[in-house]
Amino acid sequence: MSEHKLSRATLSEVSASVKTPGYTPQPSETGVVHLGLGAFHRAHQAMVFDQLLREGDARWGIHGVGMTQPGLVNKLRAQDGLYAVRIAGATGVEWQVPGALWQTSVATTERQSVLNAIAAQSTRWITITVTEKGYTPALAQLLIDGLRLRHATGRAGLTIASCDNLQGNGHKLKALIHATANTQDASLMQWIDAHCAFPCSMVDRIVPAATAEVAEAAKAVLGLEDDCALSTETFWEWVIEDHFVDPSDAALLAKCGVRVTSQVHSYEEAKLRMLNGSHTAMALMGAITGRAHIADCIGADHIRAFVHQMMSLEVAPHLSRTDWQEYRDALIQRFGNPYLKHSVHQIATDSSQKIPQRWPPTVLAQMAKGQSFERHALAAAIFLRYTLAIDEQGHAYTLNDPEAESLMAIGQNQVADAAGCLKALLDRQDLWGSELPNNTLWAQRVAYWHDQVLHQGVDATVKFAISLDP
Ligand code: CS2
Repeated sequence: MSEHKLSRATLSEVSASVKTPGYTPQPSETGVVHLGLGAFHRAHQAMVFDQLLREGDARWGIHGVGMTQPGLVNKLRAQDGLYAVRIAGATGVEWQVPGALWQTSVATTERQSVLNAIAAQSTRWITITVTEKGYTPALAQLLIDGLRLRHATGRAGLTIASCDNLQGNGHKLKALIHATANTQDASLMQWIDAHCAFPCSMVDRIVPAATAEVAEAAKAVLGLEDDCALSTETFWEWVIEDHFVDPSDAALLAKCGVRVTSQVHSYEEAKLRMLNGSHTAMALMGAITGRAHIADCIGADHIRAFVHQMMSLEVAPHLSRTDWQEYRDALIQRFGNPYLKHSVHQIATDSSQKIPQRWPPTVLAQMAKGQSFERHALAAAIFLRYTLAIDEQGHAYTLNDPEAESLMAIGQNQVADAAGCLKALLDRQDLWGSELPNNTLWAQRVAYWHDQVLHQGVDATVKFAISLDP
């Protein structure tokens, strides 16, 4: 069957309507080590690097590292790193096979090959998408060990770009590396500080986890089996701080549509609070009401109105990005993209790690101005309801979260002891930061909405919330 699978050998059979790479991979000359080979990287940065490779700049081939699971890496290896991406937007649908993935490794079982890749002469960049919960000493140790090998061989420093949904992600990564290094690493740390760059960056493209539907559609279009096909939207954005080991990378990336700027902060905060903040609110609502996808949520008038209000009335007043109205309207349209079967449970995954970046900064900023934070208080109440792990139709669902156990322990008594559960949830600084847990007004408003949610249900409560004055 393998001759019917997408691979370098069968690439020439792919229908001419699909854009395929016109360049030859050079697996021993990869220029980028990417940590976290999920769907997002493959449909975002790998496509930017593909564009550079198409233009004849051979320095952007990727050594992709799966952090734990060998499954996807094995599938990609069987296809020589090739996979199709369906790109759907208002202007239609197109398919592309990016060819930038030249090498793969699994960090847990092939650690040495990751270290060798970091140390390799041809490597110029490390990019990272390991999700919010991936910023652990283990990640830092992998980087430290790779950079130690690189330093020992006298090679140049690297641009190391964290691309996860964290505010100031480059600073966080660098701080984590410093916190993990031990005293014997002092001279290595000096070298890292002097020769490596940690630009902050904001990345944006909605890339749902692969589904059987996309694999079927890919097979129909390619005429070949593709076990790694992905679906995404036309829109993509990559904003990165102008802070590179090789300053000439700025112009190259800018030519591909990457925004290189000294002002990443304003893009990060807008994206985290507008897009990701409303994503989390919708995902939790969808999980409780039995709506499977984000498009189903935004397609419901009251949820769309809620998201519109959440963004306009509570988030936007604190953004330094001034084009927020266009940004908001574009987001609402993107959420409705019918091709993106973006599962609410996928977005609700790791909510405990996501909420801190997405909601509390807005709540605190609204409080400081004496303004309403009702929509965020309702979202927090919906999060507590979500920890019951059973939807309004009585179907159980799984909390996929490093804090699942502690959250469900809090949530399970919420009908009998709402006040106790609210206190236990809202006291948690890991979720809400250091200020909100002591705020009685916040506690009162979340309690008010939680009572509504338990007794009226999510839909009725959201409908009521959108009828309130700002
Ligand atoms: C989502 C993001 O899963 C989630 O938490 O909010 O993955 C979102 O789709 C991306 O950040 C969009 O760029």
